[in-house]
Amino acid sequence: MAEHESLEFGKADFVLLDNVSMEEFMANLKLRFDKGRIYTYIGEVVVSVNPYRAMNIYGRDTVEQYKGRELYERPPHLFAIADAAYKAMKRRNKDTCIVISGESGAGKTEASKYIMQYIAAITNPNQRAEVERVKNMLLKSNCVLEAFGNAKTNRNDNSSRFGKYMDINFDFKGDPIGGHISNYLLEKCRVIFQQEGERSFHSFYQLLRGAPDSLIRSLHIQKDPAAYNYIKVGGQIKSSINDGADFKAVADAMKVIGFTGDEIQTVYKILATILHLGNLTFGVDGDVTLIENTKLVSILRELLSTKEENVEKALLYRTVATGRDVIEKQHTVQEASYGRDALAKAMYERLFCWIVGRINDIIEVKNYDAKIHGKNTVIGVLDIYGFEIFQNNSFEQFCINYCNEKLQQLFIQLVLKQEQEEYQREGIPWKHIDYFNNQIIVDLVEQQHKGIFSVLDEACMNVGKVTDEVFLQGLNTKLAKHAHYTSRKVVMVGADYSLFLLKGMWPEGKLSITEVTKRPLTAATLFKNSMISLVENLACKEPYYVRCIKPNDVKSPLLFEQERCRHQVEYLGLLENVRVRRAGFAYRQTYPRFLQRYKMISEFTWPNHELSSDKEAVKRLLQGCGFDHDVAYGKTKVFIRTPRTLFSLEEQRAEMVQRIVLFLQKVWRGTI
Ligand code: AD9
Ligand code: MG
Repeated sequence: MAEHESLEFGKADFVLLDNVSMEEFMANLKLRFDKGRIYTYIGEVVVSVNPYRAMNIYGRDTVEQYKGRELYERPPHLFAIADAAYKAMKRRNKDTCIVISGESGAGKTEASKYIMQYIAAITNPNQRAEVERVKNMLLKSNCVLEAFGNAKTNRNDNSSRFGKYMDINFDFKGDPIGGHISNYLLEKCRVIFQQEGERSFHSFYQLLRGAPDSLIRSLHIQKDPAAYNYIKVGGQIKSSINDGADFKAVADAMKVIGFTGDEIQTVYKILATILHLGNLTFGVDGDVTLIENTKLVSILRELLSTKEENVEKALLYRTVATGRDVIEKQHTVQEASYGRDALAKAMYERLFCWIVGRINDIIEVKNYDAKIHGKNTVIGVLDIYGFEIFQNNSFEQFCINYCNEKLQQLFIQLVLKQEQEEYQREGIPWKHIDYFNNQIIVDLVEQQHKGIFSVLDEACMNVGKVTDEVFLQGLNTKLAKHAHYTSRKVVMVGADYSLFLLKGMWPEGKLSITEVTKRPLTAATLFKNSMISLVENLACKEPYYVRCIKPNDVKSPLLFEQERCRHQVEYLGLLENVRVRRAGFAYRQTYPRFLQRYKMISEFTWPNHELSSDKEAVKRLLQGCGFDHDVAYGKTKVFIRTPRTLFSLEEQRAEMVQRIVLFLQKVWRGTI
């Protein structure tokens, strides 16, 4: 029997709180965390607190407990949400999505992996080989993406430094037949710089600590991360990560996914190239800028399979388009260093995008089953980088936090919208609940002409002359009157005006320079556009939410820092979420399905009813139990206001089932 409400474990759904106050909410959250109950519902939303310890709740036996069950039948769990999303997709032919949010280190990525594992575990009962292959690839792709897109930060040893949205496609049988990954803005500045206590992307350390000696030699690298300027800040950091073992796991995963041997070698070459690039230094001879360590130039030439002068040209000159002419201009030492770093960042970003693209080529739905039967539904899983504030916040942090605001906005719209629409459809009156609407924050960032992104774009029009001052000046004039804009507090990096673009680097491994004739869209605009299309994509699916909370900043399994948690509950709008849920109805079910589950608790409905409709039968059943006051009858569904009523129905049902079983046993033994 599920423990929905007990003194020992608190309330399994916040909707059951006696009073919806912050104090009661926090007390319940803490009690459950202390008792190892890391999941709690708000209706169909799962609130999850990071346990910071291995929990024995994700195994095969737990999967079996949740498979095909309704949400309230078992204690709160991620699996129940995954199952709900899966059922909606399978039974009602709906595209669904699971949106996982919370700040950095709150447990989003872990949650997304458990959700994928659950879906993999409950599908393909017939063990079709092709489906097994697809499932294996979807799971393995995580390992590769984490190696290249995650890093140790001060907040999280395995922090996602990119946003990830993965669609899993299902065929008419409900089995996974493919997928597609969209990635959002990799934090590429981490390639060249990390704050104290942090590391660059795992991939670099994995290569240095895990590559066999022959590979180390052929790449001309040393095993010690401290030998490389770009990663040495974090090079000595001891963490829970085993880079050597991970190197092998990632190499195996790449092979399983279908990367060729040549491709994997090219990936290593690019990583090594970036490490070497970071050690290049520039000097001057008269008025000529030159590269000081010529040996490195030959290594780069070899790794990139290009001519030596190409490397030098790429690093020491930039190509400028003036009117109809294209001229080459020599860099100063400072410009050359800036260009080198820009090149390293661009190479890594391109490598990452290429890896994602390659995985997509392999996992995308091929023209069989689904296309033949014309039915192809999708479950999307969104795992983004969590909200974060550092001592110095770069452009990337700004984008990460904007992305989190955008998702909060979606949560607000959908939670309200869905409720409202359902009540309208079913002819049930609805009372509006007030929310803090963060639309104003989103507007501040993305509005046409006067949003922060627009001002940044304008500042970037002046290629080469962009300074933080130009940008700040723009902000101060345009946003002075905005309620949520505080002058001087926004400190941004200027535009990336690198003229280096790596083109056609894969698979041939050639480095080339493209002349810039047209002004490209700025990173800010690209990111804004990708966020807008992500939100559009999510909004047309049936959403399920996981709201992750980080209990403390020291990764302790024991510590529940009240203030820290309270703050998260506040900005995630969880209390308002409970209020909306309570004002509405906690549970809804179609009449036939409701009867199917509870008909044994009423003499009017067991074993079959003789009333004019299922709706009438449900009415009689609920009146008979004395729950009529807590219920509304819609056109096709019954709505139950409080979960308590539902839990009570569950208990009565369990009792009846037990009685029936005992009765049958007696009949069987011949004692009746
Ligand atoms: V970030 O925004 O990518 O920086 P996430 O993704 O929210 O962040 P992540 O899932 O990576 O956080 O969790 C951080 C760490 O917490 C993990 O590496 C685990 O050590 C720990 N964690 C999180 N969830 C669980 C869990 N369900 N069980 C055990 C967990 N440990
Ligand atoms: Mg993550």
